[in-house]
Amino acid sequence: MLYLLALLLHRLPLAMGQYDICKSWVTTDDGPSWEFYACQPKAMRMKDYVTVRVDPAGITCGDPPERFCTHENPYLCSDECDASNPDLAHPPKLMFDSEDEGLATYWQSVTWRRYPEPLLANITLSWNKSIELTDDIVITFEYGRPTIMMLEKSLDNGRTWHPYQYYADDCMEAFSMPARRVRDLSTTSANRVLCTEEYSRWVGSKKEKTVRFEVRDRFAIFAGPDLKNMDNLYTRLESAKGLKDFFTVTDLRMRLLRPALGGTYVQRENLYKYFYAVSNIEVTGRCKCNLHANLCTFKEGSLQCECEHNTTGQDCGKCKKNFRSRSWRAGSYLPLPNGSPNACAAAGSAFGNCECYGHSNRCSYIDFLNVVTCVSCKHNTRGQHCQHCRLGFYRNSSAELDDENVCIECNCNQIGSLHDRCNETGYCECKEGATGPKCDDCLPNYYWRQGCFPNVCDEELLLCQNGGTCYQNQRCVCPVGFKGVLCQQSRCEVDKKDCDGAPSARAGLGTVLLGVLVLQLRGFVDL
Ligand SMILES: *[C@@H]1O[C@H](CO)[C@@H](O)[C@H](O)[C@H]1NC(C)=O
Ligand SMILES: *[C@@H]1O[C@H](CO)[C@@H](O)[C@H](O)[C@H]1NC(C)=O
Ligand SMILES: *[C@@H]1O[C@H](CO)[C@@H](O)[C@H](O)[C@H]1NC(C)=O
Ligand SMILES: *[C@@H]1O[C@H](CO)[C@@H](O)[C@H](O)[C@H]1NC(C)=O
Ligand SMILES: *[C@@H]1O[C@H](CO)[C@@H](O)[C@H](O)[C@H]1NC(C)=O
Ligand SMILES: [Ca+2]
Repeated sequence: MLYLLALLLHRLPLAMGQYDICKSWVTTDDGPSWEFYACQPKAMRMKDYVTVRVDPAGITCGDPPERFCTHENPYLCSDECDASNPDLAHPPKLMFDSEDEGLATYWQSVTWRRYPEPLLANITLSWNKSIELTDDIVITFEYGRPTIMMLEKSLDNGRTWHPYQYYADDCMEAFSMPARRVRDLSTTSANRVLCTEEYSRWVGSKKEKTVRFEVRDRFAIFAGPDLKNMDNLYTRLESAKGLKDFFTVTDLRMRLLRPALGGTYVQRENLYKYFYAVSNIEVTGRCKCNLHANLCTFKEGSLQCECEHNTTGQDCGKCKKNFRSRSWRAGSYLPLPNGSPNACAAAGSAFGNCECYGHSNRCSYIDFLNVVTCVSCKHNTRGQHCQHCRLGFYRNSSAELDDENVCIECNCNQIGSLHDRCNETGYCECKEGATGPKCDDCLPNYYWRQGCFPNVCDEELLLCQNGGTCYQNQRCVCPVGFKGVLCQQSRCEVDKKDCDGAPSARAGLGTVLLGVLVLQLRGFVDL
């Protein structure tokens, strides 16, 4: 019986649960072999793998010890927060522990004793791994929910942040946004960022403690109220632009902007009842493995997909070495119900012996040459195996042949270079007088003006004579009475009327000869 069951499970791997299995050993007419399927890891409690950071410094209560009150009992301020006493401390880690029955443990901020300066706190959760949310984010506040807060997300390990949802007791006043509910969104607006008033109003601190980011309600737009029609959701995730990314995060940030007020205005005489206290942050999701892994493990402090289908990387986002005969692709939920693995293929297996180093998905047989060649090489490559760089590009010496960055644009200066091609180290061929790898500089004794031109004058050999000054190496600005390229010529030699007995006499033939000599020395004048 057990044997039969095992056999059944082997034969029907996909009946167990959608996209649970990456491969299965099957027997075909040609003998046993592996069959591959699109697969994804199970959803997990992501708070177990998170790194938390609370800002600004000093926002956590208890240093120095502080008393606080509650909205129920505003004048009985007997509670104390003391960071140095484990029983009275409220460090950030208490947002992620598992609550024992009854007693909530929580992170708590300092009180709003600096009112009217706003009481601001950021709670940043980082996974160093892309996560796909599969259920609501639920944040539990003790002593009342914030009257204004914002949820932000990052998709690139905290380099850039985007608003995810706004929360306020009055959305118009706090964010100039109309209040909306996720339940009212439609198929075309399922990834809209909105402001909700559902989780910010005062309803008595004990009654409603949670603030949600509603993932299920958004899924339900496609999959129906009980998420029964997951096939429809998967189809939409695959096809609707940006929808999958909307549910993907590497980091989340709660920006707490104003604490609970107990249903009234801020009472300045008792600021000790205003603070934030978070007992739990529940984030349910799965590692994003691009449908190439069904396991995700915690290794060296980070989550990591156990990649199948000859893929590799933290998210199985590329093909393993020697498995790059075609470009990497994510696995697909389609076609329903089992999807496609889109596995990476070993070099040489795609089409006879045609390796394209991952720059092309297609090979073509050229009859009269009797060769198989890659078609439409991407990433600026060319050649039978996409093994060369296109003209105007050169080989990136720190990249392997199958790297997307293998070819770098030459970027030759259009004016300074002879053409837009370069040698293997990226050097362009320069016109006379130009230099530098890209030919955008001039050799010494040349100046740049839509290209490089030899200096007419300078401060060394081509000195302007007779008190003339050299203007940007392009010409001498001569004093009255002198002319010529280097002001070497007295006007009175040309026109006797100009003579006024000035020093011009001294700047006679000698200077002219010197100027010509210099020009000749430098090869500019052929005598
Ligand atoms: C919270 O983070 C935002 C950026 O997301 C930043 O502009 C703000 O200054 C931070 N606030 C605090 C109190 O650190
Ligand atoms: C993030 O994950 C990558 C890949 O697993 C790892 O190399 C890196 O050290 C991690 N960074 C941090 C800050 O944990
Ligand atoms: C990955 O490569 C191994 C070794 O060549 C091979 O046995 C296996 O079938 C490949 N898997 C896929 C999904 O192509
Ligand atoms: C060369 O390739 C390496 C490895 O992929 C990449 O990090 C680098 O950015 C590339 N250089 C340029 C100039 O594109
Ligand atoms: C490319 O040209 C530069 C400048 O002429 C030269 O220094 C370099 O050696 C050349 N590189 C190769 C690989 O020929
Ligand atoms: Ca807790």
